[in-house]
Amino acid sequence: MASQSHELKRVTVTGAAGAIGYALLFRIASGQLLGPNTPVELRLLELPGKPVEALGRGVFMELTDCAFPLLKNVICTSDAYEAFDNCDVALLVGARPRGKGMQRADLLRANAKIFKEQGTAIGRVASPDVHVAVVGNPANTNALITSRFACTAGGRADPRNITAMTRLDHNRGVAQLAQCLRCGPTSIERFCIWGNHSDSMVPDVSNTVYRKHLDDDNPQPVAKLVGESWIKEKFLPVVKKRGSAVIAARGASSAASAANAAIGHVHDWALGTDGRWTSMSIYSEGQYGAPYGVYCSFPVTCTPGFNYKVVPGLKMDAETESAFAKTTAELVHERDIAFKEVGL
Ligand code: NAX
Repeated sequence: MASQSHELKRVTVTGAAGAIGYALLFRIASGQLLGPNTPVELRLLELPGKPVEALGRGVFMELTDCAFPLLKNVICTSDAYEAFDNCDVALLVGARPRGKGMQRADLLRANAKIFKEQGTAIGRVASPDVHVAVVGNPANTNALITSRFACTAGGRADPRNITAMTRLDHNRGVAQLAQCLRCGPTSIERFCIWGNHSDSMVPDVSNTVYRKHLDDDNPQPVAKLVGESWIKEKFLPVVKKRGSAVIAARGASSAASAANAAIGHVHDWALGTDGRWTSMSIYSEGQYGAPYGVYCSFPVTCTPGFNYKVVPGLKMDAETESAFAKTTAELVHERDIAFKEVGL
């Protein structure tokens, strides 16, 4: 069983009055993020004016009314320095949304400014051991900007403790495979997402196995069971386009599943994956030929205490290798646009 701290942890959530924030806060306060023995203080950051007022009144009232035993304090603020002061864990959810007619490059530029400011605040006032998960899009490049300002020029954070979320894409892939094979999601192992959280992401089933039950020592390769054509024609388009499909179906974005993925991302990073693979965008140190220093999704295993390790020694087939080269080239392109915007 993973060890859990009994010490109070300060957890900062940005964009806390938004849709994902609303689906996230109550789960953090109930102990689902850091385990049932870890008391938490919530630091909620929102834009000034109506957003922070709604948070400070409505959401604060509801958090109070839950009487969560682990929730020791809630601070609602529009001051990044107050929100990140001494914080141990930060979920950066708030971001500038894509407006009508806005290109991805415009989105990158608008968000680079936000994450420069928040990264700077994190580097100056957060715990030097802070662990950060970036959810707000474009998540990988926002993580990179956060990292550059939180970890250099006096910033005290460690770039390896800053991550971006590809867990929703990962969960979507596992769920599709489990549905196709009519099994539970825990029967699917060694699936992963490589690269960027964008259309260029690379969902990879080439190492994925189906294990009937935990003690099944004869796992079957999933690709053989589901068939190549199903993977190409159904699986890949569904996983990559799932966000738009949810918006079309419910008239709103996938906030609950995104919040669930954020909980899973931080929970598993903090408490471990028991040898199972998950997908996380982490600081690239050149693994699998990825460009150094960008935030790239890899298959990882985690051990308690916020440790992750990229799964070593995997062989990519030619198609995956070429797709990986494209998605990492996109990360470099995004980096260049965002760096220019913030004077790097
Ligand atoms: P909402 O628009 O409902 O909420 C965003 C909130 O952030 C708003 O309340 C806004 O006031 C606040 N905000 C904006 N700028 C801020 C700033 N500088 N400081 C503090 N707060 C700020 O969006 P929501 O549905 O909650 O989505 C949030 C972000 O998650 C978006 O960028 C979205 O694209 C991204 N997603 C990322 C996913 C991933 O897999 N990485 C999946 C889900 C989601 O699409």
